[in-house]
Amino acid sequence: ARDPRYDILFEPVRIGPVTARNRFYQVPHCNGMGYRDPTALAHMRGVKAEGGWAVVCTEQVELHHSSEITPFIELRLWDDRDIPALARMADKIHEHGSLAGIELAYNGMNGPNLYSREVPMGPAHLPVATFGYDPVQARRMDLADIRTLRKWHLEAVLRARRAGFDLIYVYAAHALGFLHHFLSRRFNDRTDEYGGSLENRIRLMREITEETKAAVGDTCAVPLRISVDELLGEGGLYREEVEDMIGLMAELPDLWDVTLAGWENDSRTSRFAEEGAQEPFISGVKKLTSKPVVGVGRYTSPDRMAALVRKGIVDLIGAARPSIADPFLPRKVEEGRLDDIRECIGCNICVSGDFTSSPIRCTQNPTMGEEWRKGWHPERIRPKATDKPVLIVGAGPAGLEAAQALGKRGYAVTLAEAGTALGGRVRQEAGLPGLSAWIRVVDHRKLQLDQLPNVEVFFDSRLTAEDVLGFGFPRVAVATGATWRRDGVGHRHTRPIPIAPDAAVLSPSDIMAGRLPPGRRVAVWDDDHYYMGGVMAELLAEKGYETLYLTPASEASTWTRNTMEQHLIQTRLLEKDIAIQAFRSLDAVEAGGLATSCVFTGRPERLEADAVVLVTARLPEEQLALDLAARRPDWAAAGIESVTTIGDALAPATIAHATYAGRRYAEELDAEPPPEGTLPFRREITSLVPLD
Ligand code: FMN
Repeated sequence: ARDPRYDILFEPVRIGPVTARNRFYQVPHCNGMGYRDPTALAHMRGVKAEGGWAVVCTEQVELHHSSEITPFIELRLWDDRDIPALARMADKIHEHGSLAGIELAYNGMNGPNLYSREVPMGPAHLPVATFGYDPVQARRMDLADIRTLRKWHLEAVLRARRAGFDLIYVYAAHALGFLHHFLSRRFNDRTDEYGGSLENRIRLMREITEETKAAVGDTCAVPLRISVDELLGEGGLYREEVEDMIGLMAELPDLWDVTLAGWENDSRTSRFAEEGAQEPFISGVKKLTSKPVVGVGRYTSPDRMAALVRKGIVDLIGAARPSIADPFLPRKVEEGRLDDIRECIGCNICVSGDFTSSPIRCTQNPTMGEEWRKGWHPERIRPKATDKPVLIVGAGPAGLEAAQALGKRGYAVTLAEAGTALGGRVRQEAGLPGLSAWIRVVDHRKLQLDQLPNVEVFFDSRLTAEDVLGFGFPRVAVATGATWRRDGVGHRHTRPIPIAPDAAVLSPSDIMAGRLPPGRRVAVWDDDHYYMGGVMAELLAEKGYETLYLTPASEASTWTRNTMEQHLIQTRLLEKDIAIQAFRSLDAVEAGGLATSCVFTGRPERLEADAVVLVTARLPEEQLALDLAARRPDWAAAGIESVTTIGDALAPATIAHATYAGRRYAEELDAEPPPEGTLPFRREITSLVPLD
């Protein structure tokens, strides 16, 4: 039952003409599915509603074809033909008694219009400000353009209402749309009635809000999403200025949804921001308005949430990532099952779906994005189909997820771990600078295993093929993880590089095991390009080494652009006096130094270093899997039916891949394989229009 401390979170909140049944509010978030996978998306939102979020919003929805953000895959409301896809989502949300919100977006000078090939528009003649450096400019809107755009917005509002949405947003946040661009002096240099003074810069936002309100009357609520600070000082929107703007139209929208801009400041990873990091910025808003306020801050703690409401900082707890990691977070608070909450680790792998135009994924919640594609559910999994017990070897993220999911199916599971603790790579990595929140991957699964008497865990249990054959479990999953290589093989070098016998070469596995490089000057060669190279450099600099970071890429940890961390990582490395050398190839490790070359010209340069940490690639710990495969003829006699290698032990990848692999093993055990020639997931096919 619910702890009375959290009663406050379950009070209904009036938002204009509609009422949220509690204070849990899933703010807009994209998902890489959008117009390509509308049914998968509708189901994903439906599961959030089922999990108790009183308001479930779309991602930003392109309101007109003249402002689309290809290659990002968002929803579209370009014309009436887009209504059914959106209606399907609103219906799914309503099925579970929640309110459906839609965020209408006109990206303006934020999108190069690669698909529609229309000329982007904004307040000024300026280069398109997407996440890259598109060689496209937006043209300055004249007053007729502004009138036309208001008409388009209104048409989209009416379509959204027809699709069945209860909340229709005015989106002025994140520097991602035309309204923000008009608000900010950074983009708006106009001298007409839409530029200059505060009143003029908010004019369009006011007009759009008034027109939206008038169009929906008392059928829908109109929230306004605005960023209270761009973290650029007075060069961008800043808190005092935005508070004045809010003050000027305080009672106009039905709800204020307040965030930071840009998006990368709003959705900061746990490496760079704590839970509740936005509180200092948003805490002044409520005293400016009598309308409800929603704020975000990667909130996973119900105590923190209840305190936020009690302190009068917000009325509704906004969440994107916590609702991705645990679509059932509100229900779990309501039912007093706090130990079951799957807390977001703040890794932003969810964001990478967007940046790579692929369906959303989550490290903590491997069912995210698979609700319809695979029929997976974050809280339900079908009961076991046989009584055959399962042995899982390795308690890293893949093994742990497989064990808890199979345990919930009712199988007798034996989890054998070579070490003395659960977690594998996650336990090690969570000890590195900035990654402590990642231990939640382990903690959550441990709490689940504690509730499953049918799962037994053995530590110090380094099994050989002989042991496994001796046990005779009918099903065996090998989840033995991977180890960082020490031979230089990675993206650039597909064969080992020359390494002098007396050279000091370490890998991240060595560092995580507590070994430190000899000497004072250490180089980190990052040919992995995700977080590990940057984290290694950070750790070594903190330990007092003179640290050199080498990468063949143009920048540190370049793949973290997809988690919106790259600029923060590069800044942190530079602030720690780590020398960064980009476009550099490490070709050989010599005694006391490195043979390097420029990746373009090949011009060689020897660099002095007492030791090098090679962050390149990993090798699966596959000996057990190979030995078992070699003993295949003996399986039947031992009672073994299947041996399946999962996660990093099969092919090293992200932790999200590992939990997904564990889940997949558990979901597919004793399931009918898809008929020959069919795909292992559902997909939506575009229907062909008749040929003229
Ligand atoms: N905010 C928007 O206003 N529109 C979006 O389309 C949008 N897409 C997002 C996609 C992802 C994957 C994430 C994680 C966030 C997105 N956001 C978007 C920002 C969130 O609404 C939210 O403000 C931010 O993530 C901070 O909240 P959180 O800490 O609860 O995640």
